[in-house]
Amino acid sequence: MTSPIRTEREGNVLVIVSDNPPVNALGQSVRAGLADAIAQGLADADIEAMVIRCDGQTFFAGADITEFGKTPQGPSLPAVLDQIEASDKPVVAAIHGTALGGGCEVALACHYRIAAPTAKLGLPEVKLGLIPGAAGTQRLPRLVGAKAALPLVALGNPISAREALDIGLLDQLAGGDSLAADALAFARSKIGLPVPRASEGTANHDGVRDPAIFDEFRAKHGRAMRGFDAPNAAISAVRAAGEMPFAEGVKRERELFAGLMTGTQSKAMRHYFFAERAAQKIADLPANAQLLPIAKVGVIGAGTMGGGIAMNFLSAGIPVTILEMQQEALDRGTAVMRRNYEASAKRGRMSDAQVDTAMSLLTPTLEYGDLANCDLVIEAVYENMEVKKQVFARLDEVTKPSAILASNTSYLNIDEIATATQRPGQVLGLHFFSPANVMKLLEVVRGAQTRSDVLATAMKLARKIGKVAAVSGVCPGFIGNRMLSKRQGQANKLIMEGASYWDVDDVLLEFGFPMGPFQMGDLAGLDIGWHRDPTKVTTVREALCAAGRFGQKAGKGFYDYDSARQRTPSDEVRAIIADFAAKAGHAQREVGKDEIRERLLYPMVNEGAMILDEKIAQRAGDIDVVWINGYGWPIHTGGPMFWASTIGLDTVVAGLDKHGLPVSNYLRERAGEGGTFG
Ligand code: T1G
Repeated sequence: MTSPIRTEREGNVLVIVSDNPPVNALGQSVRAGLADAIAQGLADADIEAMVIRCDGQTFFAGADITEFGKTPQGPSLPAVLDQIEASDKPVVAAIHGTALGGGCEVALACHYRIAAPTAKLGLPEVKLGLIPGAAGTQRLPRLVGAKAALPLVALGNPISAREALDIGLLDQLAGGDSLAADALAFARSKIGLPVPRASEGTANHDGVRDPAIFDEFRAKHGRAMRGFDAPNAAISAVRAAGEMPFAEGVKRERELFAGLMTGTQSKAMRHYFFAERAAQKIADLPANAQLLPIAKVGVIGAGTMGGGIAMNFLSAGIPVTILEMQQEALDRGTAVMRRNYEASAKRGRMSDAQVDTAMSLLTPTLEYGDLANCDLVIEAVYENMEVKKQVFARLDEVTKPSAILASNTSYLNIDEIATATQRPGQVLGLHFFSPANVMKLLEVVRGAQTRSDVLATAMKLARKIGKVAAVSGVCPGFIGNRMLSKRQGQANKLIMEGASYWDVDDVLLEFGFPMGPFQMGDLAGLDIGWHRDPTKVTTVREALCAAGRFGQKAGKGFYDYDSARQRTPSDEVRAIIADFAAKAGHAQREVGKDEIRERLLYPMVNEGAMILDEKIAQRAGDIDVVWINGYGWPIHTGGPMFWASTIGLDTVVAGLDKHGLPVSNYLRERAGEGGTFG
């Protein structure tokens, strides 16, 4: 098999090129090829400098994640990097695309680094539950200092080439399309000079001289790192770079790396990495499914959802015509969209010019006729089947024959909605999650008659607007809300049996969710959908609304909130719940947190198993993708289905049986086989 590494002689410079699509992952053959090429350059007396670069879309994007967990095959990446750095002939990294993880570590082992202006560099290993494992945590701080190194290593977000140049990670920016030539010239300019080695750098002493760097970082990012092992290990590794010699620091890094690699968090996060990508693939879709052009989008409804949906397309440069029934609602909706953009600009996430560009692509209207040229129309109107069917019938009349018609419904039957049109093959669900311009998840709901090209177009469009998509079949609540209803049902039962509502919230918080169901209700507003009649009280929520406890916006809901929106359990709410329980004849008892956790989460796993059995979801990983991106399931457990497999499906079944909760045949069979969800 030919090596993915080749060498080209450019006078007295040896150019080492990797061609290992799609991302030049540093698999065994790449590592071996690099080692051989460096040895060739060192042995050749006519070679006085070397350049390492990559063909294709990017410089090395990291170790080959598919090799993780398998028997390592030499040469190891650390060994190859040490060989590069030990060279007395200057070695220059010529970077384009995304130099990530091991790729960034290759660049750090080179003596110099030059990059295309559009390149990005980063150490995203923490997003896989790891830390850099090829001396990146030791070389980077020595090159750029602990303060600049910490966010790169512990948060894992890449930086631009300009930022990399500013902190000293890059030596030069190449011209727009002259990276190869500029790298050659740069290499030649360093011939005869002593080679600088990152491992010998002294910038890391800033962390030793000012340990506050680490305290400040933890104070600022502690919340985001809550429950994650890798970021804390990353901080320890960067700290070691300032406290011990390079060789010892590398040993420390390797200990931390090995511990993470074999831990459940990294296995879970590596599972998620591939699950997110697998979810884009639709098993029975022909690989060559033709994509339909989406040059113009229509959105029906300029409320919270409609406005948020429209922003996704505007931000991606796709013109949107947004329709409302009343001018006042239309004006309010477009004003909210501009305010949201301006808030992003204030946070530095976009420029004022980008705000104006996005808003310039928006066409507000009260006329259905203005949707005539849209290639896709998404309705985000009131969740009522008759209303939606009327809208679809009207869209069927006014839009061009090729237009795709999508519903943002969160649970209604797409097949029934499609009957209101003459084009059921072009009808599907695009279920956005609120706030639609922020939440990553998009449930693409495939109707019985949805055409393959329509589905493929929707999946491609999801990526274009920055969403993580997963395909769902038609059932009430699709994947996410169907499973959520089981958790909510148990939460409501638990508090009727005597469990305190703050324990229910705390169990999910401790598990790693951003908040629990009662906190969520307070945040969203308990009065959403309330009939506004305080004399009509049939549920706990109606009782709270009747008492003016609308949630955070009222300063009180399930909890009392102080000016900083810190929550305190309420005696009034406890009394309301106890009163409801007494009237319903529920005996009260102490309910422990273990029981609460099992009754909240296991029924979700059972519902997920049924969703798989009914082929509503293509694969278990898709369910994990839905829950991590749509509901904040902690990524370091891999999602509900991966987590269930980790703790054992037999454990889940035993728990459901213990609490007298339903167990689907599919789940019981998989557990009986000692299996997992795969
Ligand atoms: N290893 C193996 N396969 C990879 C891969 C990797 N590092 N990165 C991507 N792929 C596959 C991916 O599964 C998909 O496969 C295809 O390439 C295209 O990916 C030693 C230990 C580079 C920004 O974490 O962030 O280095 O689905 O759809 O949108 O210290 O891929 O086509 O079969 O994502 O253009 C650190 C992970 C590894 C980078 C490109 N590196 N990759 O995005 O394409 S650990 C990372 C990405 C490490 C060292 C440590 C992105 C990308 P398929 P894609 P993209």
